[in-house]
Amino acid sequence: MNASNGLGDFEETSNVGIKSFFDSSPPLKDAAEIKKKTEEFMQKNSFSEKTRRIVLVTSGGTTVPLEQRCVRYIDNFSSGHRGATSAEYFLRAGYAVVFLYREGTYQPFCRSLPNNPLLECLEVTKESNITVRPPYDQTVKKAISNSHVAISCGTLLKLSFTTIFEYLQNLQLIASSMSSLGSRALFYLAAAVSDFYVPWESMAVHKIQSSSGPLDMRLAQVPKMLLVLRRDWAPKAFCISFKLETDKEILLKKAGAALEKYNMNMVIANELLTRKEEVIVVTKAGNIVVQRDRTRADADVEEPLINLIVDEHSAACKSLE
Ligand code: 9Z3
Repeated sequence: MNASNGLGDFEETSNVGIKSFFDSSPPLKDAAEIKKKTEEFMQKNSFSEKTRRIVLVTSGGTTVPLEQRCVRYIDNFSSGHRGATSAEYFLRAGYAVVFLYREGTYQPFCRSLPNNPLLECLEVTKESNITVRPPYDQTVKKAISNSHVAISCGTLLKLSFTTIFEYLQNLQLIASSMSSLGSRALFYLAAAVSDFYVPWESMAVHKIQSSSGPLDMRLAQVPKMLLVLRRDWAPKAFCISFKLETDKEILLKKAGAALEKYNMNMVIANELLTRKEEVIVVTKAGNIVVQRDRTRADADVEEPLINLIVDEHSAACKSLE
C-alpha cells in the first residue's frame, strides 16, 4: 500500500488528522507495560555506568485490518531483514537498541537460522535429550548467546506490532520517552508503513460476507507521522527514514522530497530488487551510494551503512554539545 505515495498526493498532516487517528484507534494492548519497559530501558542506558546512544529500529510491514474481528487484512511488504540486520550492527557499534518489529519477521542474530529452527535444528537423542543437529550447532549457539547477552545486559529491548494502529501508537509512546535523550536519540525507521487504512469506527465488526457481491471500500489516508515525530515528539533526535520504490527513475526524486518535507537528517533510498546490494543515503549535503562488500559472500550492505550513520550521528551530537 505504499505505491500511491506520489509527490503531489494529498497528505493528511494536520494535528486534527493525527489526533483523530489516535482517538479513533483501538487502545494499544499492554500500553502501560510497554511504557514502563521503555522508560526503564532509557533510564538504564542513560544513568548506569555507561551512557549509550539509543536507537529505535522499526522493522517489518504494518497491516490494515478490514474487519474489527479481523479475518482479512491488507499487508505491506517487508521481511524485516533490513531492520534485524541493522539492529545487530547498531548493537556492535555500542548503541542501545529498541527493536520495534512486526510479529513473525526476522529477528536480530537469527537471520542465518532456517525457517523452522525448532524442527530443523533440534533433534531428540536415544536418551530422550534434545540436542542441536549439525551443521547448525555453531549458528544456534551464536544466535542464542548474542541475543541473550544483548537482552540481559539491557541493551536490546524488543517490542512487537502487527497493525498500523499498534505501530503508530508504539512509535508515539517510544518517541515520547526518547525525547529526553536529546541528540543521543536516533530514529531508524525501516518499517514499511501503510499509507491507507480503514478507520476503526467505519470498519465492519464481523467478517465481510462474499454473498454481498463485489467489495467496494474507501480507504482513508494514514496521517504522516514523520512531521509530528520531528516537530513534537523528539525534536532534537537524529531522524532517518526510508524510501522504497520499484521504479529507479522516481526513487531519488521522492527521497529528496521526503528529506525536505519531513526535515529528516537522512533518507535512505532503496529499490526493491537491489535493496540487499545497494542503498543511496540522501542528505542535505548530497547523496552517498553505499554498497555491500562483494568480495565477501556473507557481507551485508548494513555494515557500511551503519558505520556511516554512526559517524554522522556522532558529528551531529558533537555539533550540538
Ligand atoms: C524500506 O525501504 C526497507 O529498506 C525495506 C526492507 C522494507 C525495503 P526487508 O524488510 O526490506 O529487508 O525485506 N522501508 C521503508 C518502506 C516505506 O514504507 N517507506 C515509506 C515510503 O516509501 C516511508 S515511511 O513512503
